[in-house]
Amino acid sequence: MENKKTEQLKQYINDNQGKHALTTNQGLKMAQDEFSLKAGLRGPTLMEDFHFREKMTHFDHERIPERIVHARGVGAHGFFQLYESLEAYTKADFLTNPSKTTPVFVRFSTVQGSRGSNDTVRDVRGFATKFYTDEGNYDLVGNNMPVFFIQDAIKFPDFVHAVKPEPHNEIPQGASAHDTFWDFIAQNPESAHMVMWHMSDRAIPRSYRMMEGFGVHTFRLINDEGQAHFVKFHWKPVLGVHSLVWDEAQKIAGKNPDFHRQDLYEAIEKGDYPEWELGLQLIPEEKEHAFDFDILDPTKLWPEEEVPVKIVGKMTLNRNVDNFFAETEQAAFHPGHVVPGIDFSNDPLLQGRLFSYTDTQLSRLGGPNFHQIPINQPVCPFHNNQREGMHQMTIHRGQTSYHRNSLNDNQPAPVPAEHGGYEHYQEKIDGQKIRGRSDSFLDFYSQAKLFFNSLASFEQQHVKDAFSFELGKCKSDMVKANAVALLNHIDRQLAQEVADNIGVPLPKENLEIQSDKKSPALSMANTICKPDSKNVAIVLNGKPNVPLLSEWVQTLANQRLNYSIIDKKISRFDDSLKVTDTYDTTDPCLFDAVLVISSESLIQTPVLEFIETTFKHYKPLALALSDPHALDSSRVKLEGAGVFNLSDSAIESFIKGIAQGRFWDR
Ligand code: HDE
Repeated sequence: MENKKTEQLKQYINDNQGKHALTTNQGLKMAQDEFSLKAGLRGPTLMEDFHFREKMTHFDHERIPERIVHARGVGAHGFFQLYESLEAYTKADFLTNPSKTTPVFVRFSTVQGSRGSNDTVRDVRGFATKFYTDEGNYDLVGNNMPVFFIQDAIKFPDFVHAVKPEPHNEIPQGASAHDTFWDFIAQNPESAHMVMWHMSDRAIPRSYRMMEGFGVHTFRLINDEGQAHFVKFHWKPVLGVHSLVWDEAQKIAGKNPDFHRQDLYEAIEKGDYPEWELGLQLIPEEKEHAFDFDILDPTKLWPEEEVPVKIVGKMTLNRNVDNFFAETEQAAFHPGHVVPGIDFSNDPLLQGRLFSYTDTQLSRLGGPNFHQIPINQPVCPFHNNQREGMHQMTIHRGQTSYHRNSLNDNQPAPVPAEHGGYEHYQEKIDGQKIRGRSDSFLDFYSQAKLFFNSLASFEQQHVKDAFSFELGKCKSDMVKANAVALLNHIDRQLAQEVADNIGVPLPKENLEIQSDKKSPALSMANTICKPDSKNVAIVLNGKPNVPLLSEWVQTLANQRLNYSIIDKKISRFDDSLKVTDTYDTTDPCLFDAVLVISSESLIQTPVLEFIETTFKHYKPLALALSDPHALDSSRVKLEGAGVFNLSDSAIESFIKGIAQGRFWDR
């Protein structure tokens, strides 16, 4: 697990484990830490109590501003391994040298909510990766959706103001189901494509381990000969792409607000290391204009059937942070952190991002030296003439801090490109200085339609339900009607159903864009399904047959499934077989599958809730009931899709069901 980054971080670890004297920050051992220094036992506290002042002052300043967006997140360490050299496309060392393992730090996040908000809200997820390469840090600061709401960075403050809690009452937290968000969407129709993703199941991932990542923008790769390719970056999760259902997501928000954070942490602690393959879509420069969309427009994806994704390597996350604040909270990502062989395109959204990220760190991390915070330091040497500033941690030795100099032999010196110095790609630009949008960015609806066409019917239904929910929560009829008018450009039937559900008129004229084009890669129905590391609840109703329970538990464990045994009270059958949760301490929403073992005719109410909720959320349900009529009055039927009657089928069939995940035809 050791690598250059872990070695570097070790120098900064301060471990309170073991015997240590309690000291002040000046290293002074203190004889007392519980009482302040007073004038008499019942008298006032004295000014000279430096220990009290130091402790309280530090505490008073423990908080830093949260990120303006992506405030809630979780991070982990890992590594990236390249499969084969990409020297035909790029000269980046970490993409051309398959014998190298590059340390990474990844932070996943939601966008809208504040640091203390819930994990399972309907939102875009951030997927930011810092590669600590030997040529400096490369940050791939992406999302779990391949497009964005706006085309030009100058609209970002407006967009964020609209989606964040409304300014007069700071409601709602962690949700886009409110008037200002939908007002913005309807008034900025370039958001049509992204809002379809946002209303799809992609916005409620089952786990960070089970979502795709996208660099969104078009970037450039440049090889040793100076040839350029346009590129889009993809992360493909080895476990496949999976989501929650909306009712489940909302309930989890109450039952376990840390659902995703905990899932990631526990998977890594158990050794179920999350993995993603890195994929590249490549377009040679001369094909820039060969598509029916503008490749600089961040509201457009490159259909994988037209531009295949080349799988080039794998990222594995294998270490949790030692300290959340020091590492995850202080991590500073920036899409402008590039290495030789990777450059930008003129995507106007990307161009604006290149300014914003350093700017925001200045106030969030308190000055210009945040690159010296251990998590942000490159693992290669870094030298320049930048000096001083708040929180300077480096002792820069020497007389000179300027370039060019003769006193220090003009060191540190720039490095020519052929020896690894970064050189910007020499793109020829010819244009008028102008504030405007290219006409090639004006097709707002084709890909919104492409996305909707590509979904399976259950996914389309979820999109309709999501629009109806979100717009149903809006108060202004005008906003609702405007949003329906936007949908009327994408799909008449969708607009019709949503209008009906939220009680606003459908526009008279049908403006639906006509296309039946599909991209199967966009549907989650076509993803990989595996049982690995899913969570199974074993719910007991009465005393179980312990040897059989032991056997089943062993079979589940052999399949790398996690299980919890749940009963009325915590207890243990033997050293390895324990009831770890009660009906009260956990909830059916928190599991991927449920197995109910009942030795009684009467199913207790909380157990019935486990059965019915699991059934309602389309999840696999196994029943081992001593009385085959115990569920006669419930809507759950023993022979329903994804319901496994363990009296006549083996537990292996249930495990296959767990791999499948959901039974939409229930
Ligand atoms: Fe960001 N974004 N963003 N963004 N973004 C931030 O930087 C910004 C955009 C993304 O885990 C901020 O350090 C602008 C697209 C992630 O620390 C800020 C624009 C994509 C994260 C900022 C965008 C992203 C951020 C807030 C439009 C996907 C979290 C705190 C021009 C490709 C990184 C911070 C982390 C964070 C600005 C749009 C991804 C304010 C101006 C598109 C994953 O600088």
